[in-house]
Amino acid sequence: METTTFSSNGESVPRDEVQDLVAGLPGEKNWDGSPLYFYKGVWYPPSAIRGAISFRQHFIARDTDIILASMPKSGTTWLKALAFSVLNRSIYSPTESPLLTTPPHDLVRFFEVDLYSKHQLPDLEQLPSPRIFSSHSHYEAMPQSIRGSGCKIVYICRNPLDQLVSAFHFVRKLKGENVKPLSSIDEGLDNVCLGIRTFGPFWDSVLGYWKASLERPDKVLFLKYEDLKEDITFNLKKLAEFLGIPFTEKEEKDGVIEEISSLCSFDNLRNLEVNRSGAHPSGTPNSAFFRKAKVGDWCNDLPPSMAERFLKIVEEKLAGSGLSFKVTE
Ligand code: PAP
Repeated sequence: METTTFSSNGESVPRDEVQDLVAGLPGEKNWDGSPLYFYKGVWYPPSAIRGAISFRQHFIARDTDIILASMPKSGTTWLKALAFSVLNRSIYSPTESPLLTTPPHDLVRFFEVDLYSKHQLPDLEQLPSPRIFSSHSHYEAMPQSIRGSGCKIVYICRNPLDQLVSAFHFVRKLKGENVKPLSSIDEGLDNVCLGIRTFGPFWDSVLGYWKASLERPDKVLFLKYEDLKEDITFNLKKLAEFLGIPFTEKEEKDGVIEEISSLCSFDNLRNLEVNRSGAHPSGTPNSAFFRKAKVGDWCNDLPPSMAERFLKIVEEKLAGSGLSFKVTE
């Protein structure tokens, strides 16, 4: 018996379509041995592949939507807190912010590992505008309805060495100490160097959004984790302007920018009870999203020869793009 369901754009879709699609996708192994699926140019982990397919097939963007995009471990949690605070500053003062009682990932929800992984067709129509979501998919893998609409995308990237090391610690936190140290993942590093990583290739993710930000600067904002660490005030102003709600002179005088940056700072968020306990709906402990937050911490886990090899490949891939990264403090 064929079972059908209906997508939010009205098309009827066989119910097991996603499962069939996943079964036919090219597969590979991540550096830790876990499986990855290649879909629309992105290596998805099992927790995201179904959601990624449904998201791409069914999401209907509104011109007022805001999408926060990133490779994992690039500052997503931080960006969610900052963007939510900027957007809702007329509703909540920093002392009443929902961030004090709700993890950033529950306030700005992921398409792939949350909304579309729980339900093939989540009801997002009920949400008031402006809606704010997040995604780890590449620009080219986004639904056409996002790329072709007036919605705004804020992408955050991080230098590839800290991003890799942060991902390693995240996996270790989830799987336990028996995950092999990064220095011993010889075969895994071959795949890392081929871009076969969770939501990789790294260079395709960053280049897609980088080029889009140059072509459509009013619709795509490209931020770097290291720049935010260096000057959060400047970057918060940039974010607010991009979102069409610049800080007023009065807000600046009243210290609103400083209040938001303090509320969203690593130390403040990490120490909140809500982020020290409990878990994300995907099962990940909330505390796993907070570790050291340092630029250049990669040198504690990546031997120089491995770092050099990986960095050289990234630099070759980014050559001519004008995009570069700061890898030390
Ligand atoms: P995600 O993509 O799985 O949501 P994401 O938030 O992008 O993860 O990355 C987590 C990193 O951001 C961690 O880096 P580390 O492993 O090098 O320490 C985490 O510590 C850091 N981080 C989390 N919150 C903040 C924050 N408020 N300010 C700065 N860095 C942060």
